[in-house]
Amino acid sequence: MSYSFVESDELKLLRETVANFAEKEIKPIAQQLDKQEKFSHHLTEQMGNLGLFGTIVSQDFGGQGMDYLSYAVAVEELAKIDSSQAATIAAHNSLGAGPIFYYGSQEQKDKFLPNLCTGRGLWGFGLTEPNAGSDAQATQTTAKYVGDSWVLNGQKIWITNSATDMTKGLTIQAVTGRLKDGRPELTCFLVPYNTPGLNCRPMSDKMMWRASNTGEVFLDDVKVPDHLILGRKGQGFKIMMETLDNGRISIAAMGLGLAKGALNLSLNYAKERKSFGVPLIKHQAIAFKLADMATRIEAAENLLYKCCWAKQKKLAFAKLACMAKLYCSEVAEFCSREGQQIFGGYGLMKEYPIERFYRDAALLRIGEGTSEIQRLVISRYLN
Ligand code: COS
Repeated sequence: MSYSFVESDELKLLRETVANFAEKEIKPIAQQLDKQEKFSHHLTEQMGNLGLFGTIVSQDFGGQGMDYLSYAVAVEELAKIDSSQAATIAAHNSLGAGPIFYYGSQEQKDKFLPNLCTGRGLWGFGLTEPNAGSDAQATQTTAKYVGDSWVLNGQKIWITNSATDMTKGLTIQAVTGRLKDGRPELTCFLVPYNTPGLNCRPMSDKMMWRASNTGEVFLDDVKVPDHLILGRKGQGFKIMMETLDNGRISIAAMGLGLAKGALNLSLNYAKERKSFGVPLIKHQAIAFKLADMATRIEAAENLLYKCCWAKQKKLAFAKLACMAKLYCSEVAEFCSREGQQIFGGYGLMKEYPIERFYRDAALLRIGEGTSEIQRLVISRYLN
């Protein structure tokens, strides 16, 4: 992949394919799924058929072997229509399959990845806990070596894709000891879904991403053999942090897509709806809002695509990923809010997708590291 402002034919084709799918298959039912707070197996399988699972996993394990820009574009096109479906894809690829692909042993990859590249198997990322959110080292889940296996006890919360009947397992960060300086030694475990003592239940009454699955995970004397440690014992925090560096790219892509979707909705409405005898867009107050949205989207896109380029070139990209995640989520919120303002009273009604966009944008400044955490990490790079 070269750094170019012109999209390759291959990328254009991918963009069109995902956009057509989202328009034809997701758009007609997005509002209903949101209203019912319902995860769709059907759409998940269809997205699998389209090749949106295992995007960055290489073909030898059944994946698509996409570069990061292609992956981001696919997520963006989904989020233009519906953040919930984009979330299923982003969380699965970046946080579910990603760490197994990057850190798994040959045996682990052979065992788990092919199933996770089909759209028929999901994998969750068990980092966040009721008492460990932004402070990700504050994990309280423990893993103790007893007899011939590790025994895990604890709880995880807000884990995307963790509580569906398509879920095949989770990566769990647990404390396996203490370092010399008193900090916890953290290790990641691959925990298959059918392991006794593992219980996952869906969380409901969410404000946003209502058609994506969010679960609470309970680990009660869950036995995991040594060979299901991901990476090495004690490497868990590094794996989780590097996984979030990657994940922030797909959250940024969700923000960019949502912003573009909000602009599309607002533009169409501003051309159709008349006030004071002319279409809204003829009023400078509205036209300037649209101009601001379009300008910020352009800046967000450039930042995100540069980050994808750096990642693909194996250059330092983590600071750019934080910047892209921070900025794209702010632009998403700005565009959905300004869009809602253009829609006036209709923008407050669930019948109009801009209302859902406004709610969905809220997660982007909180999930996979709050905006404050992004600023913290960016500022550390400046020192
Ligand atoms: N990649 C690789 N290693 C990293 C890393 C990264 N991105 N970030 C930190 N580390 C390493 C550090 O190098 C350090 O290693 P040593 O122990 O060898 O010195 C170790 O991890 C601890 O780093 P640090 O002291 O910076 O950790 P902090 O406790 O200060 O936490 C933040 C750092 C705040 C950045 C981290 O906790 C974080 O990202 N929190 C947000 C979590 C989050 O996004 N949760 C949402 C999940 S939703 S899926």
